[in-house]
Amino acid sequence: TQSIPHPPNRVPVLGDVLGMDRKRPNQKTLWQFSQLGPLYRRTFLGGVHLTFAGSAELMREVIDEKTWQRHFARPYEKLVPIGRNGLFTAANDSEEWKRGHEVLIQGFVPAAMADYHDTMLNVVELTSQWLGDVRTVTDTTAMMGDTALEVIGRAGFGYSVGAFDTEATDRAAFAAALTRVFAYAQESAIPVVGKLVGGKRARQHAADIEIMKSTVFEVIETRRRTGQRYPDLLDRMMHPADGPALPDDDLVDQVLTLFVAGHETTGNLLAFATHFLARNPELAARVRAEAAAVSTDGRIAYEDVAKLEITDAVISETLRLWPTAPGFFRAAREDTTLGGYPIAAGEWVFILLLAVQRDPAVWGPDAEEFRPDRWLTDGFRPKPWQFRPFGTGPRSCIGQAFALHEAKLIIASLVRDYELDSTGELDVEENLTLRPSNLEVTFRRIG
Ligand code: MNH
Repeated sequence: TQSIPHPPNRVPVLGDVLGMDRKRPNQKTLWQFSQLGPLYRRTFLGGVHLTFAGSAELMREVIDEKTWQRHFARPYEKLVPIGRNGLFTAANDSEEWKRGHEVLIQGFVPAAMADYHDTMLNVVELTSQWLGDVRTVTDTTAMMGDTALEVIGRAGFGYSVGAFDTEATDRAAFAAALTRVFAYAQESAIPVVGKLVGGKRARQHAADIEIMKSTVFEVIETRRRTGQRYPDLLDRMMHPADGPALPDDDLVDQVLTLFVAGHETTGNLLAFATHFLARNPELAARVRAEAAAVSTDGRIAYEDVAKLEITDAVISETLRLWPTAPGFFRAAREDTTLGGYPIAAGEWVFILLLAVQRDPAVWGPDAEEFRPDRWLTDGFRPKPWQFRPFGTGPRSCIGQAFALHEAKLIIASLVRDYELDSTGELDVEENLTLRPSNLEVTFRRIG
């Protein structure tokens, strides 16, 4: 039988080690598909291999839950000490995952979103105050990261991370620890660099995780003692309407998991959307008009977020071209095939959304273009194997509705109140997520 294509210049003994890009592996893989077709494999010393898939037809095969399942791949292992038994890091079909899922899902129902809505609006307010009448933001990705961090802090466990606290000279201990924890987990996941991130930083990492855990613990204990209720996710987790409650240890794991899974992905989405709107003033004007139409006293009500159709299309188109979680891993449950090639039980592939969602067979010759009208005037409704920025199956993103509500509300509110101006080209950097680097945007308040 024929074997899966591999990159040119295979090195004796070492294998397909050439042509990898450690800084931008996903963008390199996207390019590699244009050379080798939508399925290729790198094989290394000892027969270890990595298989990459990047077309809608291949995604159609691997999202079949009967034959394939989520694979917990190496880049995620660094998140285990932070997330432990939390939803993201728990094993497929484990008791921890089942219990956690049952409880957490109750924090993501529409009634819960309605509870978090005012908190999200408060963060929009905070962001606007920080922007003032006019501000040139040199690192818009960092600013949007702070916005998303503040949202998950407050809506997650009623905790202000102090991201926009202009009084504080240092970020709050929790936020500082969180920033270091992310940087460490991401750097140490990269081969070679991982080896250098030892000793002192490993100890700092362990201490940082402790700071975060004890902060969350304290909030839980105070709530147990006072019996006070709050409109946030932790409250819903502590008082599930259905089934038994989670032990406090597990609650801590879940809260930290929500921070890890929900902060960068959403912040980067806000940054990409800001870039596209700043580069398309006419599109921004359409977003502004629909946002203004549903606003009362400068606020968009919970029910009205669903009416923001143009904003919705902007967010979808942004996630299509730049899925901030660039892909996901799938493992074969049994011997099967992929693209006609044999795959043995237990083997896994990385499905690169960054490529799948630009598949010209689905999106046409202008697949690489940012064109939200394909969702509006064209009325395109993607099939499940064509657009999956939140993953697939039981292990898909539990925070999808939260992230989309947050993104639409924040983008519509900011664009309603500010004119955006940006000149630089989009430059995308990578770690576990994709994000615009050096994104400079001038925000100018309207009226
Ligand atoms: Mn989220 C899993 C993308 C926002 C909480 N998320 C996933 C997966 C993808 C994903 C893809 C599946 C990963 C895999 O198959 O290995 N998530 C996103 C994107 C955004 C996002 C693109 C924003 C944009 N996620 C959020 C937010 C939260 C969150 C916000 C929480 C508030 N996500 C999770 C959790 C999981 C997850 C928890 C793990 C779910 C599980 O395994 O059961």
